[in-house]
Amino acid sequence: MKQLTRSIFIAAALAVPASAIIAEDTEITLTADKVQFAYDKKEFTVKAGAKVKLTLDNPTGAIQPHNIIIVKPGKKDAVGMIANQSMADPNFLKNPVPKSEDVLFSSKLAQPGTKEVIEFTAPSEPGEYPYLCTFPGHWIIMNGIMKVEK
Ligand SMILES: [Cu+2]
Repeated sequence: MKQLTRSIFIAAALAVPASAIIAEDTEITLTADKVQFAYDKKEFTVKAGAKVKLTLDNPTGAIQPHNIIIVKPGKKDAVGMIANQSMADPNFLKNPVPKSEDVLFSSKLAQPGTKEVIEFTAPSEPGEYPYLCTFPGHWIIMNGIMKVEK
């Protein structure tokens, strides 16, 4: 506790922006449904600039592989359509991350009974950042919103 108090004091003394002080490590786990194309959370919230550790858990007994792709605000459909257009490409199906500058963060494909972990720094700009599974066809219903708050 002494250590923490001192850190806060030093940060204040150095005039570190408030956002740098409150940005805290965030751990989030999304579990895929075994049958439906769905994550168990339709939204989660992180602080702008926070370090985020995101785990995608595709449970044993699930019938489909899944991934998680976080995109720029308003770009869910654009990125999802690229995934659908690539569904005939066997290489794409091994790691279905659409090639698009709208993709901010992406996991590898989690086969049933496995987890994929990604670590990233949350955007500094508050907003609603969609996430989706880009295994072709899933994204239309397998998606959600990462809310970024100041
Ligand atoms: Cu999926």
